[in-house]
Amino acid sequence: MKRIVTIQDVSCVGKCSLTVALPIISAAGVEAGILPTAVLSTHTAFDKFTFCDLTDEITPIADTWKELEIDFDAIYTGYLGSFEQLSLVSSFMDDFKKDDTAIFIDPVMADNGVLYKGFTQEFADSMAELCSKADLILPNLTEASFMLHLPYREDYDEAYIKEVLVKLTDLGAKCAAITGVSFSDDKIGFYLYDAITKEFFSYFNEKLPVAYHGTGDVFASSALGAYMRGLSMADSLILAVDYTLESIKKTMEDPNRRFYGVNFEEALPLLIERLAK
Ligand code: PXL
Repeated sequence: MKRIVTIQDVSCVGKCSLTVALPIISAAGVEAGILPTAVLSTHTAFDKFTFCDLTDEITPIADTWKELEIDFDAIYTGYLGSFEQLSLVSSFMDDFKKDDTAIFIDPVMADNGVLYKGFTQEFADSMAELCSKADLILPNLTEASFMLHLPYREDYDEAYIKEVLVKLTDLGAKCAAITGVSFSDDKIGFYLYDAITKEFFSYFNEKLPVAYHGTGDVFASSALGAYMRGLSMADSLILAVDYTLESIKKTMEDPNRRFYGVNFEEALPLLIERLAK
């Protein structure tokens, strides 16, 4: 069984970051180690939340793993909260990357043209530097725009997305996939560029007239789980689109749905069944 480590916060309630990554990666049949960067009562889209920074724990935990010769088949980062954390995570990648370790970076910091609370352009610049270490980066178009200093565009075409993807891989990542790409009212998916083979690949499925928090974390976690189970990069991202869509459908069907995240738990059968094939 493959073992990964995911580095992001624990939002105790909120259906995001580690409370999403752990169950999804486990359900995919992959052992999930965690390196929690902070503990929050909820994610930051709530009106109030506590925040306990765990930056000081990163080095002692990593050093102890090193001594115990614990290693990982993949390193997957999500929400990171400070420049110091970016720098420690960068060193962690240098220390733990073996020839076949996959590095997935989801540069969580913005959506719909705006940065999340607490993030700045300077942080996006540092995140862009970290992205040079990745096998795959998974920004949405807002995050890509901030990292590349491009104006955020709601109207775009395929040529523009391809141009942005090439610029993203120029940051140093082997592959980049822009998530939440939509060229029509009824379809949404991803656009992938592999800078090694110079190939583009895209996939779209149904676009529903809703927007829920946490879908990016569901997408990245399921993509990593699938990739660790041996699917190609493109097939892993296809499964992530279909699983995220199923999670959104389950949320829409639930009259008691939470405002803060999606019912990814009820969509797990789709992920498990597709991985069993
Ligand atoms: O879903 C991304 C995410 C993760 N962690 C925290 C967040 C967010 C998005 O807002 O606030 C703490």
